Amino acid sequence: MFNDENENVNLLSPPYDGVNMEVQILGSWIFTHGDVDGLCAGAIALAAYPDANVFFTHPYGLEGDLHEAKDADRIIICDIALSESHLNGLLKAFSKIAETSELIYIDHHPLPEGLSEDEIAGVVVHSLDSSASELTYRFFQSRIDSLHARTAIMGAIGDYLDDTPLIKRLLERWDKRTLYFESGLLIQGIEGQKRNYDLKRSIVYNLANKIPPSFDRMLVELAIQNTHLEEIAIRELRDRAKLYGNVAYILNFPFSHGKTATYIRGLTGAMVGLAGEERRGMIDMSLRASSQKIDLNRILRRITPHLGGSGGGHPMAAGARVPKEKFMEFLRELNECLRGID
Ligand SMILES: [Mn+2]
Repeated sequence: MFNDENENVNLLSPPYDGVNMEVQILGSWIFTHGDVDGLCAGAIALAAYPDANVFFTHPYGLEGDLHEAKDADRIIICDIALSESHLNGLLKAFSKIAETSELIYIDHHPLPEGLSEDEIAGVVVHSLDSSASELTYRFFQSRIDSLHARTAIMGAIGDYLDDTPLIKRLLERWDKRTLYFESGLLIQGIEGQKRNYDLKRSIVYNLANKIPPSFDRMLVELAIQNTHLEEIAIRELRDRAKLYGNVAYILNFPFSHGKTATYIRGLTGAMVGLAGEERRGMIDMSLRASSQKIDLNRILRRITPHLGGSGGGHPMAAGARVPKEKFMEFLRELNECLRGID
């Protein structure tokens, strides 16, 4: 239900900024996530349908956004988890759209518990093992230039999913050092640019046109600035991370939650790193695990609801929110679930 980057949770996207709905409503629409995997998946879909409109959304905004696009001829959704809390509405919206339009749903987040792929209307491309970019590349491969193998690789790196059989095979045809440089620019460049949809849309158009990130001077500049901020954050985090059992955590540290969680896990050697912030009485957080033996998605889905919160995501990278006064209890239960895993 949560995307990897938990900061999207409260994001109310204005997805139709500057677009005249009256004239844009027909044709193909691409809805994608604003992280690197989402940008690359969206770019591959755009390469397959170059006239498509591209919009950025997130699990909590998808239902409303689909309503706006209900008259489109074709809707392609990439890298957006199906939110448990919106599931009924989403499934209905999917069915309604699939009656009159082509609907393609491409994603790699775990499906809500109890839901199987064939209960989702439209064409469903779903796998937990690959990035959305890889899945989108595989699906549209016959329609796009083979250079887009590179776009798929960059998206996969963005989601730490570059060790899959296909991505490894594709990487052999490139110099991987150059591709890691390009994807590094993309990853570092969009850091902190959550709602900068103009920047993100231009990145998607460039990628769809096979223009690598290094050709965008503004992106390069942002990447360098963010990397310097990250270096300052790393130095501060060494002294500020707290340990509770096997969990390293920090609250209200003004830096990317995902990266902060990764760093405090690494700096302390803890099994799980957690970075969160207080927002309207809740603690919103990102968590990162150190081992494939830990399934954060399963653990968080199990322990958060009875604390009055919610949580989930990928096995090693997930998000959660719990009421502020339940946070220590949450840490206790999380540790309980980590017991016995080495
Ligand atoms: Mn993804």
